Amino acid sequence: MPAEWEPHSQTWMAWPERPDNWRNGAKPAQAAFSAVARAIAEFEPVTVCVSAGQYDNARARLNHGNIRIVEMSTDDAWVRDTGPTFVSNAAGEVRGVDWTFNAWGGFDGGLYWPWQRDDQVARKVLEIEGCQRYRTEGFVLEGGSIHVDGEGTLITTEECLLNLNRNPHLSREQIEAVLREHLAIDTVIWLPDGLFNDETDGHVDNFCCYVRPGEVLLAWTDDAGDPNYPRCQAAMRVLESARDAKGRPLVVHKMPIPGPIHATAEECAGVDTAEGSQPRDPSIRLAGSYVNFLIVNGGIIAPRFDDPKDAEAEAILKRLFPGHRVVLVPGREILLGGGNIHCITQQQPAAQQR
Ligand code: KQY
Repeated sequence: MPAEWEPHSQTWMAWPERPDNWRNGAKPAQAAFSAVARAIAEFEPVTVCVSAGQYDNARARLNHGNIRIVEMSTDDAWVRDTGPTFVSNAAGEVRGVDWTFNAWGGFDGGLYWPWQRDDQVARKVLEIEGCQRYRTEGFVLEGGSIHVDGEGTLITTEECLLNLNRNPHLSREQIEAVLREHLAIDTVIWLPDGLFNDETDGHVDNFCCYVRPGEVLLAWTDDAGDPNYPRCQAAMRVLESARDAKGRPLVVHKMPIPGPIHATAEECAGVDTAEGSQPRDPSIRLAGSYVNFLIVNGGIIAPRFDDPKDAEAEAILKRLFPGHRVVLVPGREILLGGGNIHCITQQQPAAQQR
């Protein structure tokens, strides 16, 4: 699995529309997704998967020469988790892993039902691209639950991958074996938890990511009263003692956590109620994180929250990615739906000899 900073041929997205996840008929979310797509399209091509019913609307809102639209049925719009994880071989051939998807936990804490259209997204994307596919039938995983350095190391969380609502029939060692086999990695670094209240059961992409081999960026708080405090401390302990696949210790950079951010009563009232869908309430702290950004060809597309920490987050990203142009895009609306920019995007590596 190439690292995210390696050259892309394009980025994939899917169009939001389900009213029990996105408020006000998903119109504010569609504006937010469009802004993300346009920001990425300044750096590389974007393909957006759109239902037949939303085709005209999406076409009109995504009027950018670098944005392609393909018609596709989905259950929601989190292509990081429903799309393929692209891999490449030494000759530069790009293929995709098609993980089984169960909506972040199936009938044990999953976020909606049915989810079979989302489970078909990876296959459809790979067929459109003419890429060979490795299906992991019965092995559940979402792309947002892993990050790699492209040199044999993978970071994940126990909270998610060892959760009994994903692969209860497999041990940690057996899960590692599947990851090694499909992603050609040698070392797995297990953080105990992800961010507090992350409805994905602690996806690592909302908490900690690689910025280059040997260096990670970790969401951080020094406030001992913040429920994220013990999570950050525990992750730091693991990262400080870890060695990557090349035997290197890790440099850990810290990224402040915005907020605490809560949805307003008005925002919650705009979300349809449906059996099995996530309840929305202003009392629930949202899992806002600046770590949930996407690396594109020459750019960083990161969320801003109109929070006092936005400027510091931007400065940190500029310092860590001096060769990239950092673009902050409004992230609140995407956060209201349960994730952020990394969760709604999936990079496709360029075919190049490695
Ligand atoms: O953050 C993600 N990777 C997905 C979040 C799904 C939220 C559904 N409400």
